[in-house]
Amino acid sequence: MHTKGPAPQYHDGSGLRIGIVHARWNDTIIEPLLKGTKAKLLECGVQDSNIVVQTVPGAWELPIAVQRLYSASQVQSSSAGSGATAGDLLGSSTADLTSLPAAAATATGPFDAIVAIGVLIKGETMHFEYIADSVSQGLMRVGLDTGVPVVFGVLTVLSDEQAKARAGIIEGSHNHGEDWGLAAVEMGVKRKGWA
Ligand code: DLZ
Repeated sequence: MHTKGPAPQYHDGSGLRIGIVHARWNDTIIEPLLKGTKAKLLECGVQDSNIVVQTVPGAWELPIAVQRLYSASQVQSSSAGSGATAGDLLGSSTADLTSLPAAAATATGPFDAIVAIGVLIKGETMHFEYIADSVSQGLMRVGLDTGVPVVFGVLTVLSDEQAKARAGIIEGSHNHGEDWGLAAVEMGVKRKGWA
């Protein structure tokens, strides 16, 4: 029985392109969350080739990476056939297609949803508070500014134990990445309907 979180809904994701940007801090927790997210995307019918994964150093970098990933995929798709080549995720934001991100260079269209994954574990200083607050506000802003659903896959926890319990690592615990995958498909499908 699913006791926490939304009752799962399965939508047809076969026509969707989904981006995932994850931080590399706390990678032992990130890894199962990423796996859980991808597993649900695939289960909903999203093609593996339509799932683009990029990484950033820490959660702080998630908002700008999500914003650039989405914008670059839009620019590229509106310039289809222009012969764009790969570059860095956070490469130039100009119309110079040779420096567009690798993800966008292979784009067949803009992303329908982007999942931002990070794990913030409270330490002894105020870092946690500043980063958690800014990242959540930043990700919300990117979603509202661009109109692309940004799934909030950021754990803000007080201990390693709490993080493990939300990544499905502890026996019997639920992997929140699965919820994020389902949310991305549901929101991607709904967004198409709202467009
Ligand atoms: C600096 C920092 C700290 C203290 N903790 C975390 C964390 O728990 N999770 C995370 O994703 N990133 C952390 N970072 C790194 C910042 O997010 C960021 O990458 C750096 O401050 C560089 O801008």
